[in-house]
Amino acid sequence: MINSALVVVDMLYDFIDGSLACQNADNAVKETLRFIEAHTENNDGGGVEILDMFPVLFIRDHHPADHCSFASEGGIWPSHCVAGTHGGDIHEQLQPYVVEELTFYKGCDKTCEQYSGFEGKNNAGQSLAEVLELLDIQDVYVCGIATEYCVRNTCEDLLKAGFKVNLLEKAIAWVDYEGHRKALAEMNEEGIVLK
Ligand code: VGL
Ligand code: ZN
Repeated sequence: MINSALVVVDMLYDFIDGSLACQNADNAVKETLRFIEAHTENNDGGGVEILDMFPVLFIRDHHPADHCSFASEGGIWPSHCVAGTHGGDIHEQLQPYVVEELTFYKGCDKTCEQYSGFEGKNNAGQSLAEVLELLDIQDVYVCGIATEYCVRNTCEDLLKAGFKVNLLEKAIAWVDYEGHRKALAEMNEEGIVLK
Protein backbone atom coordinates (compact mmCIF):
# COMPACT_ATOMS: atom_id res chain seq x y z
CA MET A 1 0.00 0.00 0.00
CA ILE A 2 1.81 3.05 -1.22
CA ASN A 3 0.85 6.47 0.11
CA SER A 4 -1.09 5.09 2.99
CA ALA A 5 -0.41 5.01 6.71
CA LEU A 6 -2.00 3.94 9.97
CA VAL A 7 -2.69 6.33 12.84
CA VAL A 8 -3.09 4.57 16.21
CA VAL A 9 -4.90 6.85 18.66
CA ASP A 10 -4.35 6.55 22.42
CA MET A 11 -3.85 2.79 22.74
CA LEU A 12 -2.58 3.49 26.24
CA TYR A 13 -3.01 1.40 29.38
CA ASP A 14 -5.33 3.82 31.19
CA PHE A 15 -7.76 3.53 28.27
CA ILE A 16 -7.30 -0.26 28.02
CA ASP A 17 -7.37 -1.55 31.61
CA GLY A 18 -6.72 1.52 33.75
CA SER A 19 -8.59 4.50 35.15
CA LEU A 20 -10.56 5.17 31.96
CA ALA A 21 -10.81 1.60 30.66
CA CYS A 22 -12.93 1.53 27.50
CA GLN A 23 -15.19 -1.19 26.10
CA ASN A 24 -13.70 -3.43 23.39
CA ALA A 25 -10.18 -2.23 24.18
CA ASP A 26 -8.59 -5.72 24.28
CA ASN A 27 -10.15 -6.61 20.96
CA ALA A 28 -9.13 -3.29 19.49
CA VAL A 29 -5.48 -3.95 20.40
CA LYS A 30 -5.67 -7.42 18.81
CA GLU A 31 -7.27 -6.12 15.63
CA THR A 32 -4.73 -3.31 15.41
CA LEU A 33 -1.88 -5.80 15.65
CA ARG A 34 -3.47 -7.93 12.97
CA PHE A 35 -3.77 -4.95 10.65
CA ILE A 36 -0.20 -3.79 11.31
CA GLU A 37 1.25 -7.26 10.79
CA ALA A 38 -0.60 -7.60 7.49
CA HIS A 39 0.76 -4.28 6.23
CA THR A 40 4.31 -4.08 7.52
CA GLU A 41 5.88 -7.24 6.12
CA ASN A 42 8.51 -5.13 4.36
CA ASN A 43 9.28 -2.81 7.23
CA ASP A 44 12.18 -4.85 8.57
CA GLY A 45 13.73 -5.67 5.22
CA GLY A 46 17.41 -4.76 5.14
CA GLY A 47 17.99 -1.31 3.68
CA VAL A 48 14.33 -0.54 3.12
CA GLU A 49 13.89 3.21 3.25
CA ILE A 50 11.20 4.69 5.44
CA LEU A 51 9.30 5.93 2.39
CA ASP A 52 8.90 2.37 1.09
CA MET A 53 7.33 1.22 4.30
CA PHE A 54 3.85 1.34 5.69
CA PRO A 55 4.22 4.01 8.36
CA VAL A 56 2.48 3.50 11.69
CA LEU A 57 2.00 6.74 13.61
CA PHE A 58 1.05 6.82 17.28
CA ILE A 59 -0.89 9.45 19.21
CA ARG A 60 -0.36 9.67 22.96
CA ASP A 61 -2.55 11.47 25.47
CA HIS A 62 0.18 12.82 27.77
CA HIS A 63 -1.02 14.87 30.72
CA PRO A 64 0.62 16.64 33.64
CA ALA A 65 -0.67 15.36 37.05
CA ASP A 66 -2.82 18.50 37.44
CA HIS A 67 -4.40 18.55 33.97
CA CYS A 68 -7.59 20.61 33.69
CA SER A 69 -9.60 17.65 32.35
CA PHE A 70 -9.18 15.74 35.63
CA ALA A 71 -12.02 15.66 38.18
CA SER A 72 -9.57 16.87 40.86
CA GLU A 73 -9.19 20.08 38.81
CA GLY A 74 -12.88 20.48 38.00
CA GLY A 75 -12.80 18.47 34.77
CA ILE A 76 -14.91 15.52 33.64
CA TRP A 77 -12.37 12.66 33.61
CA PRO A 78 -10.59 10.63 36.23
CA SER A 79 -6.85 11.19 36.30
CA HIS A 80 -5.35 9.34 33.29
CA CYS A 81 -2.30 9.11 31.07
CA VAL A 82 -0.08 11.13 33.35
CA ALA A 83 3.34 11.59 31.74
CA GLY A 84 5.84 9.08 33.05
CA THR A 85 3.25 6.62 34.42
CA HIS A 86 2.40 3.11 33.19
CA GLY A 87 -1.15 4.30 32.41
CA GLY A 88 0.22 6.60 29.74
CA ASP A 89 2.31 3.91 28.02
CA ILE A 90 1.44 2.39 24.65
CA HIS A 91 0.32 -1.27 24.94
CA GLU A 92 3.39 -3.51 25.01
CA GLN A 93 2.28 -5.59 22.02
CA LEU A 94 2.36 -2.45 19.88
CA GLN A 95 5.77 -1.32 21.17
CA PRO A 96 7.75 -3.06 18.37
CA TYR A 97 6.09 -0.72 15.88
CA VAL A 98 6.65 2.52 17.76
CA VAL A 99 9.02 4.99 16.10
CA GLU A 100 9.71 8.06 18.22
CA GLU A 101 9.62 10.49 15.27
CA LEU A 102 6.18 9.12 14.40
CA THR A 103 4.79 9.52 17.93
CA PHE A 104 2.72 12.61 18.72
CA TYR A 105 1.98 13.84 22.25
CA LYS A 106 -1.14 15.84 23.10
CA GLY A 107 -2.74 17.28 26.21
CA CYS A 108 0.68 18.19 27.59
CA ASP A 109 -0.36 21.70 28.60
CA LYS A 110 -2.40 21.57 31.80
CA THR A 111 -4.71 24.38 30.64
CA CYS A 112 -6.07 22.77 27.48
CA GLU A 113 -7.96 19.65 26.54
CA GLN A 114 -6.79 18.22 23.23
CA TYR A 115 -8.88 15.37 21.85
CA SER A 116 -7.48 15.52 18.33
CA GLY A 117 -4.21 13.94 17.32
CA PHE A 118 -3.80 16.99 15.09
CA GLU A 119 -3.02 19.05 18.16
CA GLY A 120 -0.13 16.83 19.16
CA LYS A 121 3.56 17.21 18.33
CA ASN A 122 6.43 14.75 17.99
CA ASN A 123 9.66 15.29 19.92
CA ALA A 124 11.02 17.35 17.01
CA GLY A 125 8.01 19.70 17.29
CA GLN A 126 6.31 18.47 14.11
CA SER A 127 2.57 17.92 13.85
CA LEU A 128 0.81 14.82 12.53
CA ALA A 129 -0.32 16.72 9.42
CA GLU A 130 3.22 17.90 8.67
CA VAL A 131 4.68 14.43 8.97
CA LEU A 132 1.92 12.81 6.87
CA GLU A 133 2.62 15.39 4.17
CA LEU A 134 6.39 14.79 4.35
CA LEU A 135 5.70 11.06 3.90
CA ASP A 136 3.42 11.88 0.93
CA ILE A 137 0.48 10.06 2.50
CA GLN A 138 -2.98 10.45 0.98
CA ASP A 139 -4.91 7.56 2.54
CA VAL A 140 -5.01 7.27 6.30
CA TYR A 141 -6.28 4.30 8.31
CA VAL A 142 -7.28 5.12 11.86
CA CYS A 143 -7.82 2.92 14.92
CA GLY A 144 -7.69 3.45 18.67
CA ILE A 145 -9.51 4.80 21.69
CA ALA A 146 -12.00 6.35 22.29
CA THR A 147 -14.43 6.41 19.36
CA GLU A 148 -16.48 9.35 20.63
CA TYR A 149 -13.53 11.55 21.62
CA CYS A 150 -10.00 11.29 20.32
CA VAL A 151 -10.71 8.89 17.45
CA ARG A 152 -13.57 11.02 16.14
CA ASN A 153 -11.74 14.34 16.50
CA THR A 154 -8.63 12.95 14.82
CA CYS A 155 -10.65 11.47 11.93
CA GLU A 156 -12.54 14.71 11.36
CA ASP A 157 -9.37 16.80 11.35
CA LEU A 158 -7.74 14.37 8.89
CA LEU A 159 -10.77 14.66 6.61
CA LYS A 160 -10.73 18.48 6.80
CA ALA A 161 -7.04 18.45 5.91
CA GLY A 162 -7.86 16.54 2.71
CA PHE A 163 -6.87 12.99 3.56
CA LYS A 164 -8.97 9.98 2.65
CA VAL A 165 -9.92 8.58 6.06
CA ASN A 166 -10.62 4.88 6.70
CA LEU A 167 -11.72 4.00 10.19
CA LEU A 168 -11.00 0.42 11.28
CA GLU A 169 -14.28 -0.37 12.96
CA LYS A 170 -13.10 -3.51 14.77
CA ALA A 171 -9.97 -1.82 16.05
CA ILE A 172 -11.62 0.89 18.12
CA ALA A 173 -12.93 1.06 21.71
CA TRP A 174 -15.52 3.30 23.31
CA VAL A 175 -16.63 4.96 26.53
CA ASP A 176 -20.36 4.41 25.85
CA TYR A 177 -21.84 1.98 23.33
CA GLU A 178 -24.70 4.26 22.20
CA GLY A 179 -22.27 7.16 21.90
CA HIS A 180 -19.96 4.95 19.84
CA ARG A 181 -22.78 3.90 17.43
CA LYS A 182 -23.92 7.49 17.02
CA ALA A 183 -20.37 8.73 16.40
CA LEU A 184 -19.82 6.02 13.76
CA ALA A 185 -23.04 6.92 11.93
CA GLU A 186 -22.19 10.63 11.96
CA MET A 187 -18.61 10.06 10.84
CA ASN A 188 -19.88 7.88 8.01
CA GLU A 189 -22.22 10.70 6.91
CA GLU A 190 -19.28 13.09 6.88
CA GLY A 191 -17.32 10.91 4.48
CA ILE A 192 -15.17 8.84 6.82
CA VAL A 193 -15.09 5.29 5.41
CA LEU A 194 -15.81 2.50 7.90
CA LYS A 195 -13.64 -0.53 7.18
C1 VGL B 1 -9.58 10.70 25.57
C2 VGL B 1 -10.87 11.31 27.35
C3 VGL B 1 -9.83 12.05 27.88
C4 VGL B 1 -9.47 9.89 24.31
C5 VGL B 1 -8.53 11.43 26.08
O1 VGL B 1 -8.33 9.51 23.97
O2 VGL B 1 -10.50 9.62 23.66
N1 VGL B 1 -10.75 10.65 26.20
N2 VGL B 1 -8.67 12.09 27.23
ZN1 ZN C 1 -6.95 12.85 28.26
